[in-house]
Amino acid sequence: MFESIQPAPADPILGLTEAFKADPNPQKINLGVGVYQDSTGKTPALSCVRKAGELLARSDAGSSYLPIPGLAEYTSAVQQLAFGSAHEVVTSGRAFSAQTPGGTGALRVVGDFLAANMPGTTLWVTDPTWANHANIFSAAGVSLAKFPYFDKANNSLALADMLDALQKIPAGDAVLLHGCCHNPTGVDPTQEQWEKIADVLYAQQLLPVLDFAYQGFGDGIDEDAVGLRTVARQGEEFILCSSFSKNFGLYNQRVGAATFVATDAERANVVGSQVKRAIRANYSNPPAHGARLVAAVLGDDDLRSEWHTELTAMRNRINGMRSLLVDKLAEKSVPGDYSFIKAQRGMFSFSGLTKEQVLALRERHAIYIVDSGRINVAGITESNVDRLTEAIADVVGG
Ligand code: PLP
Ligand code: TYF
Repeated sequence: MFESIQPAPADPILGLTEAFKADPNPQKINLGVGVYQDSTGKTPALSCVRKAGELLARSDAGSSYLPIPGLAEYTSAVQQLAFGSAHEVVTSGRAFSAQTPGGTGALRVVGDFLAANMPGTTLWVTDPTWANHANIFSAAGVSLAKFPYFDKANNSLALADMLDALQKIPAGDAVLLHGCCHNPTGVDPTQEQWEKIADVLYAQQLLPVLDFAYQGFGDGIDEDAVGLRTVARQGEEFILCSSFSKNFGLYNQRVGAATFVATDAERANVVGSQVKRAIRANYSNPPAHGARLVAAVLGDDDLRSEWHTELTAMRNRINGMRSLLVDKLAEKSVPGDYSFIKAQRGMFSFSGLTKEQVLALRERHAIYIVDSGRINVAGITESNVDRLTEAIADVVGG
């Protein structure tokens, strides 16, 4: 039966980790997959999460299935964290949230929901975007199209081209934006730019879908929510996909949420019934442990404040490494102005290195970055930055 099956290509990002692991060079550096690493190159569990785990271990939360949309205390905490507890979206009850297996699970639930309930909707994504967006939505049967986002020449947001393109999208289509810390470019709109984007989205009757996987990695928990809070206008509908893989270090627990914001609570219930139907046909109901951990941290003043401290330390380390990288590149007289790397936000930096330079880094120096030139800044440390910048000098110099 399986004789005719052809091998699938490896994931362009996760496949890099396999190649990295197989590389015998003891000096190898992994700047590929977006996983936070500390100054020693490790990805330890957060202390607040470990403490929450100890609390959970001492209580019996039960082993039965969770409800289809997951734990209520978790989904309510997700909404409050994203919008702020006093936000109209939260207090009005016009948002329906479902706990999902990671941010990927949230995106897939949205894809299934669109395909079943709004057939014919095209999802417009930023050019470039996270490679998995296309996989997820096409697997759900949603067609995709791109709009301009990144101005390569200036390493900045291509705002005018973007607004122009959004104005031409047919009413009823959906537009996927990154809530903050755009993957892969690290370039986000300012609040003013978000206002302009939201004006066009709603004037054109488009459905915003916000992918929010890095809250707290850019400038802060509330600062990073400016985009979605700007899009969250009175009476307007949109969808939010949250992930706690990065900001709680819960990569392998699969903790996310899909939030559907409708015009009123009654509509939210109807939408919610279709979301639950999509989930039933997919994974039935979500896994419990990761969401219990997040709810326990966010629901306890001490643990929550410890989380803020730990998240701030991760953010500061990444931003510190941005500066160090730029300084070291200048110190080694690498041709080109790399100062834009300091202005980028989140885990990633779009370095501008060409595919050939990326391959040369891999082959000549055992340094692994994504083919697009995207660097995981969190993989840079005080101990590997000299080797990294010398290697970049080598490949850029020819
Ligand atoms: N969206 C973006 C932009 C991401 O970079 C990621 C990273 O993994 C995700 C969604 C998915 O997150 P998760 O690991 O929670 O599925
Ligand atoms: O972009 C990244 O590196 C992260 C992790 O198929 C990731 O978002 C990468 C690829 C993938 C799943 C997760």
